[in-house]
Amino acid sequence: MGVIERYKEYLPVSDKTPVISLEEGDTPLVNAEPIAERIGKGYNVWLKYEGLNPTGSFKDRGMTMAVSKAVEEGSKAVACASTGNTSASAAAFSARAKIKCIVVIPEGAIALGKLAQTLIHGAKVIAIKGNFDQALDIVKELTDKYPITLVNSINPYRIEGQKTGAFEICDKLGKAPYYHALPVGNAGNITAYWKGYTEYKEKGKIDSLPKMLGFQAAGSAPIVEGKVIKEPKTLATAIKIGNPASWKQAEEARDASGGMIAKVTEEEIIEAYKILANEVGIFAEPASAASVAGILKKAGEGYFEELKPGDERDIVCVLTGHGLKDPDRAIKCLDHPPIVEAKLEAVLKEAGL
Ligand code: AN7
Repeated sequence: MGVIERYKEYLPVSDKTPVISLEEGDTPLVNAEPIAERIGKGYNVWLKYEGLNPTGSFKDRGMTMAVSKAVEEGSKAVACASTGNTSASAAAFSARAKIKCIVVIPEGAIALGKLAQTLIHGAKVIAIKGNFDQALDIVKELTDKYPITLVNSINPYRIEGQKTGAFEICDKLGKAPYYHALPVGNAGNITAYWKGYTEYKEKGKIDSLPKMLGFQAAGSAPIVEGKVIKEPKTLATAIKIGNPASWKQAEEARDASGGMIAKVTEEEIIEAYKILANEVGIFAEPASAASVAGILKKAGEGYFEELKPGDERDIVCVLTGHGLKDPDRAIKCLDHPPIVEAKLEAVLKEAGL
């Protein structure tokens, strides 16, 4: 069962909505001792592993809604700008809905796996000599002028679908976490999670709301810097965004929850990326590791207060995309395997046995 069917009472759908689903959502909330140990002070750390969605990222939650509503409204085509995951998801759901999908991407800035997905699902992919923010401007104009539905997260149905991530976390924990950490790019997801938590509280499903902790890459941190970044830079290409569409909503989520939006360096992202893979056993893409990098950094700065013995607090980090999306990055930050003679002795020697 996909997220529309599971949470339809919380979503703007009716019996007439044609549900285009790939059985997205219901992703694991994995306990992460190695991260919790580094935080210390009695905190539990959970990882919402969104890389296990059908196209390997959280975007599927929003895309099932956006594409279902587009089809309900009679649309024959959708379009998006993307740093990669939105386009992979839009392409897959459009294929399933048998509608056209147009994708505008920044040239040379999309991880290989995401590009492969978008192409194999049959989207019309156009690369521009520019960045994500310019691609988004073009797609906004395109969808204003032609009968094509925009499926970036400024489409409100995207946010509606993505808020189901918050519902799942609360359903699993039996309450909201104390802190909710996630990477921030275009700021749709922080907006969506905050909406989800807020609605669950209004409906009496939870008593308290989490503090929202958003993390941007240091070279692409417009919200932290308080200004548009004309040429955003980061190896975490998913969040290489200089002018987030949901900027205001992200600030509202931060302020209303008593949380923060801060930045993490490339080194901190890679360190968290390796800890996740090496010690937790989860391969998440670099942008996802920014959430873990963020809480580790804040722990180092003494942000998390010491809890009284017996007290417990939950920190949830969203791992937004699968590590296999960006195989080049994993290979680049590790030593290449040695090549030896095809003999047992040579392998034993290299293995240190
Ligand atoms: C893995 O695909 O913007 O703050 O065009 O792929 O909601 O934008 C991707 C964003 C975090 C940031 N982690 O989420 C796109 C795109 C991963 C992502 C984000 C993205 P938002």
